[in-house]
Amino acid sequence: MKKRHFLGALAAGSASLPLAGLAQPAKASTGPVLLTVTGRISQANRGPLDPVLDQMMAKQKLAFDKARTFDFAELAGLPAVTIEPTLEYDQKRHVLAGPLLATVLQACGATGSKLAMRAIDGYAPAISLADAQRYRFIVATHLDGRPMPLGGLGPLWAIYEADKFPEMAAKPVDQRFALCPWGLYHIDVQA
Ligand SMILES: Nc1nc2c(c(=O)[nH]1)N[C@H]1C(S)=C(S)[C@@H](COP(=O)(O)O)O[C@H]1N2
Ligand SMILES: [Mo]
Repeated sequence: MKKRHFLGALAAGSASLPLAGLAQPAKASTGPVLLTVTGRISQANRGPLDPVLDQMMAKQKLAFDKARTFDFAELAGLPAVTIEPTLEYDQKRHVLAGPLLATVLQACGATGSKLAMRAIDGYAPAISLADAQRYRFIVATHLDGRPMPLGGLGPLWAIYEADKFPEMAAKPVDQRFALCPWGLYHIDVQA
């Protein structure tokens, strides 16, 4: 394809390579934002915390001068992976699907080594980027083929397949998911 046609296709929003989208300047989300990524990112698509409109984030003491946001369609549009961890709530294996956390961070142009995650109920575990990659954390959008409700475990759940890692599988199932916030809505990328 000639360069001018390629650029034209991008401008028309018809680029068909999913990964090509990662390098594009971030557009503002159009649907309700489910995830806001702040801190050390280069691909911002919104400005600073708004003390008037960002009430929950302000109450949870977030502060940022720019952020990358994702609505459900944006997350569902990233390449997805499927995992099948045994969950502690019923001790059964369930299918969870969504993009790798590393893929989401890549879309943000994240450069850092620590991730401070935050859930709607204020639960806020931190993990290293290295562990997020090693344990292949995903930002799950689907549980057993269905989106997850706010009020349940969703809409987003940062989770990994504990069963696959001997040091995790050795723990009782109710001790494997302390670093897995359900109701995830914010990630701060730190040095
Ligand atoms: N949003 C949120 N995610 C969470 C928690 C929580 O309190 N809130 N607890 C964590 C801990 S410590 C464990 S062991 C598991 C199960 O906790 P839960 O019973 O509170 O879901 O989820 C993890 N994820
Ligand atoms: Mo826990």
